[in-house]
Amino acid sequence: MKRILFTRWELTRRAKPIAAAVLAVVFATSCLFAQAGFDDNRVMLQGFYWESYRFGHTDKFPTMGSKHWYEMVQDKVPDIDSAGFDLVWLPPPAYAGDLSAGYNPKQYFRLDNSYGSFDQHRSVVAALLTHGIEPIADIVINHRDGTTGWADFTNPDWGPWSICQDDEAFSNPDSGITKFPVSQRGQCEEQVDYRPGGTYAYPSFRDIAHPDPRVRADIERYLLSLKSLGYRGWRFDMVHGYAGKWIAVYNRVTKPTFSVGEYDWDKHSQQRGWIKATSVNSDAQGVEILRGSSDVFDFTTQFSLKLIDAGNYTSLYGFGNGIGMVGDSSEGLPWKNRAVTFVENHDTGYRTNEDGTPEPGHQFDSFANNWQVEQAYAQILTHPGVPCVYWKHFFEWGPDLQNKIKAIINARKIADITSGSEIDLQENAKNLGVYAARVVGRKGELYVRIGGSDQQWQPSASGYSDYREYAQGAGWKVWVKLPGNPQVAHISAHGTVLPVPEYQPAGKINPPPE
Ligand SMILES: [Ca+2]
Ligand SMILES: [Ca+2]
Repeated sequence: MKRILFTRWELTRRAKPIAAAVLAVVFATSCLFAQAGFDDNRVMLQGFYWESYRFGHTDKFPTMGSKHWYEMVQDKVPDIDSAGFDLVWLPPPAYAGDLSAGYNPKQYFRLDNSYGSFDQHRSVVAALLTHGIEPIADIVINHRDGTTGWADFTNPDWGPWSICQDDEAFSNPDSGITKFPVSQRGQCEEQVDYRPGGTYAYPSFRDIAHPDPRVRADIERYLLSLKSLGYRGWRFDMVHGYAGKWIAVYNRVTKPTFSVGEYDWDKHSQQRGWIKATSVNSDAQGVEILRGSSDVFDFTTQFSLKLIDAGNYTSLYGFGNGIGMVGDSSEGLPWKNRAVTFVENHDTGYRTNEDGTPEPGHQFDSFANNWQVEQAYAQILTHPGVPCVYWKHFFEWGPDLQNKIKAIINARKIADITSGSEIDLQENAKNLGVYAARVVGRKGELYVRIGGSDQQWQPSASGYSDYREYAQGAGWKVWVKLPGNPQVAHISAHGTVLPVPEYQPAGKINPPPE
């Protein structure tokens, strides 16, 4: 979603590392109730950016070429495969008008959109599957847009009964629905224990009533039709807008291999509460709750990484366990297993209006195309959590950055770092003003230094030996230690072909019981 930008003061405030109250010691081995994503060794690519919907619309954007975005992604599938990406987050799949980024969904049951035709959509999803890569759909179900007005919902057809009773539409005469009986309006904004004041109401579009079983059944049809198109996981938009328990319902019914939510960016402790609320293991205790939960985007890591821009590396230690949700060990739980880290996304950094001018507050990228963005990737791609690389950084910021990102992903995969890997921060480096960590993978150990040079820190400074240099750039380096100290190894493309399912239109699907 398009969001209001933070002031400088807010950024400073947000950048403070989150207190890690208790040391994480929980490494349960049971996988009986595992939801995909725990000890996850996958790496994600965000397969679009804000302006992507404009490609192929030559009438309005003649300089952006005649290919639609889905075609452009399809052209890159072999490169995405060989770089080691396992998940590709594609933009919102539902029709949202003839020219839209998709965050105002109009017709959930219609899967052509500004990014391409239905056939182009199906084709890029199938191409990813054929290369063993899992397509992730961007699910915008906090709110919905009318077909031509405020609330004329078609395909599926919903009445004002589907709109939360306190939505702005019921108080604005322009909507045409102010006389709809109060008693028949959607009963929403249910209280949740993790968010004081109830769930968020979005002023731009109609907040929809998840407590209504008719709404849920159609959302389930939508998700199941996306699964039949070939999507395997979900990125849920604006999840502070409805109760986390509905995520649990949708995930139980649709069984994604991956699930992540975009929760209110600066509400770190609420994010933890939301994670728990999304668990399909609602009767479980402790770490078993998290095993059934959805991931959340780790905005706290992104805010903290911005300190790199000022050359402040010691802040990356946090309170001794690192930054963000990844470094959070509250309640003794391994929250890093539920963190999706990133450096930039379609809502952050440089972004333009349709006339090409920068949007207000979007004049600059969060990390410049130099040592700043390199060092940010050196952090997220070596650390626990599921890292997500931004399309623009990988495909549009030049071959040097692309090669460096590939080299770090290679190191991560060769050592087999997962979302739950143990990190061991190097105090001797901190004393010299740089950041260094040992990360324990399932096949080897990875060492990373951010800031400074080998004179400040290299693994031998902490007594490590028999390692190889895997990646390096402006003020950072990555090493890997493997049993037997072999030569530098390289990952290969995915060998496994994932099945392309038979497509089923949403209107013909009967969702299973919740
Ligand atoms: Ca609204
Ligand atoms: Ca809402």
